[in-house]
Amino acid sequence: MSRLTALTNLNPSLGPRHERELALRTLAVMHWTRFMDEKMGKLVRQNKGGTFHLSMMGHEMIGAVSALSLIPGIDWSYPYYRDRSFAIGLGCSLEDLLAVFLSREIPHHSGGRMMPEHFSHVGLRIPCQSSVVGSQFLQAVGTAKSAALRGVSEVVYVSGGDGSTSQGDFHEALNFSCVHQLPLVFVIQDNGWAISVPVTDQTAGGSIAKMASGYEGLAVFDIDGCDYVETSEALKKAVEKARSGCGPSLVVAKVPRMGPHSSSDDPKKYKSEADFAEDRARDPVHRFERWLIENEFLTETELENIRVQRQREIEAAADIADQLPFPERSKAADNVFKSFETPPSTPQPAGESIVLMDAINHAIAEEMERDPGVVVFGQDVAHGKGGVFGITRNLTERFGKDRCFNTPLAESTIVGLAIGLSADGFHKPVAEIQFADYAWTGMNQLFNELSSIHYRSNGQWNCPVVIRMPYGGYIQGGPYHSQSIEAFLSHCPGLKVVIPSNAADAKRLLKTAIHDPNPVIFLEHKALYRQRVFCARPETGPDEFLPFGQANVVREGTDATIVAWGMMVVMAHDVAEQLAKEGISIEVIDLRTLVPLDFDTVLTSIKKTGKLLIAHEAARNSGFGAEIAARATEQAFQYLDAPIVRVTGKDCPVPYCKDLEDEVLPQKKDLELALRNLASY
Ligand SMILES: Cc1ncc(C[n+]2csc(CCOP(=O)(O)OP(=O)(O)O)c2C)c(N)n1
Repeated sequence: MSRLTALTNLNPSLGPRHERELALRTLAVMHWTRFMDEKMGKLVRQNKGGTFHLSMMGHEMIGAVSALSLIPGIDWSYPYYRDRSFAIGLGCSLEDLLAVFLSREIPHHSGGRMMPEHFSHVGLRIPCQSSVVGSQFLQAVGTAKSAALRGVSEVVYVSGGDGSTSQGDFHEALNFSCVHQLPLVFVIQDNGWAISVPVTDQTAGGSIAKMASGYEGLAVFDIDGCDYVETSEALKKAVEKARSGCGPSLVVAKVPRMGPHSSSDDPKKYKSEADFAEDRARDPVHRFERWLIENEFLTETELENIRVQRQREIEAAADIADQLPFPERSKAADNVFKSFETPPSTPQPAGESIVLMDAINHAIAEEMERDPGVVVFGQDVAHGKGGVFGITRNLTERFGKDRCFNTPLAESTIVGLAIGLSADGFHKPVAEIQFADYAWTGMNQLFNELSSIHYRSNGQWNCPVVIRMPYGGYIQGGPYHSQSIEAFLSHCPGLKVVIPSNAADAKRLLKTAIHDPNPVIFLEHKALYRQRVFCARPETGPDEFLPFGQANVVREGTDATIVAWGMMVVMAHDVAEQLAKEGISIEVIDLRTLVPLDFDTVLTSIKKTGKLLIAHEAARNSGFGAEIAARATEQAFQYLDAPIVRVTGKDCPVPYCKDLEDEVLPQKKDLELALRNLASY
């Protein structure tokens, strides 16, 4: 079979004319990509442009063919940083891509916040990409799950390099997409190197296709990514499989990396002359040009004219990009959060007294009732079990298995899935991490991805995601079921952090969280789930919401202020009631949300009492108490009549044995002693 016949056979419904157009379009995308690289390289050398250049040389064909296999604006894509030919092929403008290289202000990509080649385009459905190798895979899975849940035939494309397949996220993504038979096309652009690490040091056996072939339901294509026919055929099959609801595919495309890893890298330090010669011999642009001539799609003269034309287009685009302004300095910290108005709250007559766990369950159920986009997932959350604490019990029975489902035991999957699901503007993931102690295996998706998507895309994308995490000690959970991680979370710009101490707050705050277009971490104290004293409250109504950033003065007092959250509010209130009997008047403040923080309420109280104690069960060193103390020193120094005091957990993991746990976590007696001393200072 001649090459030409093979190509025409790719799609028998299309005639040779269409095939020629497609081939020439592919060539155009490859040329633009190649000539843009040459232009960028020149600008770096002349010190006229950006400082960082990622060369695509060698990767042009796989990206171009992939893009031209999709439907722009319908399908979704998560292209990695060496996939500029994909971005161009899908429709990103040449001026925009050059403007990003020159870190200029443009609506797409990042407006100067990200290094070049981190693609983001709302209209083309390219969600905002990060620099973290491999974290795109699980987000793509989330978007594919969204397409499956919405019942639409949208395909999701995600690419990565060979090095990215060593990341656990890659395997979690293959696993989840096979379990759920999602419409995904994974493309690995295997250039044999991850910076200087050859595939022999990277992948057991050296074959990514073999490594992945054990995932049931995954179609695997091991191809030469410089061969037009092979590449087109593989992509066509993979996209068709996804679009027809038959599940995911993995295309492993062997390509040369003809340039350095980046402009900061010198491949001569680790590649031999023979390696360079082999790369040059595989050049997909040169090979495709020859193929087009051999198959009479083009003459030599036509090819030469096309090359000159494409080069001119790149020069013109670079001139336009260079005219664009740099982003304004005054906007450097804009778009960390998307603006949000809490829905109007309509109080209803007090309902029956409920505990915290019921409040959370009811808040979720009411919001699922109201909004078909609310979906609940996590480990064990489905059906009658409803999570290890039973918080989501029977939501599956009530709303169906698409609205409340179990995930594999993989926290990165849970957070990545939430990010990808929320990209469609329809879904509102309310995910559960079984214990805050296990958030760490999902922390990359949480800290590096979820928190900053709005900022990185300069406000183009946002993640309306709620992540619920049971946290805290006093239940003899040992070091791995007792952690209080609020200080870590509040240190990460872009996350809101909520910690309710009673059922009425929990219900209203969670409902607000579900409406919020930003990521919200909702920390639920395990020891308070069923506690009646202090925590049980009359049920609030379905239209009652509590705005974030409003601390609650739980108890008024004049002798000292205690600032607390979660379990410490309950203890502080109890101790304050005891001390009141002796005439010591303590004001108790429940922060309710750490981010945003209502420091005004704390300030007002300090002005009244002149004394401040901060209580938290997390370890003292760099705890959130240090933040409150620092702000008090900055803003209320002149009102303080005594040194600021902290009562906290010890700088020690939380041990299992009750006596040891009591020793490490703050107790009521510790609060009482500290308050007595402070009041009498
Ligand atoms: C999680 C993570 N670790 C390390 C890096 C630094 N880094 C950036 S690119 C890269 C190599 C990636 O190689 P590969 O996936 O094969 O893609 P290629 O660059 O070869 O196209 C490394 C180590 C990173 N960005 N992210």
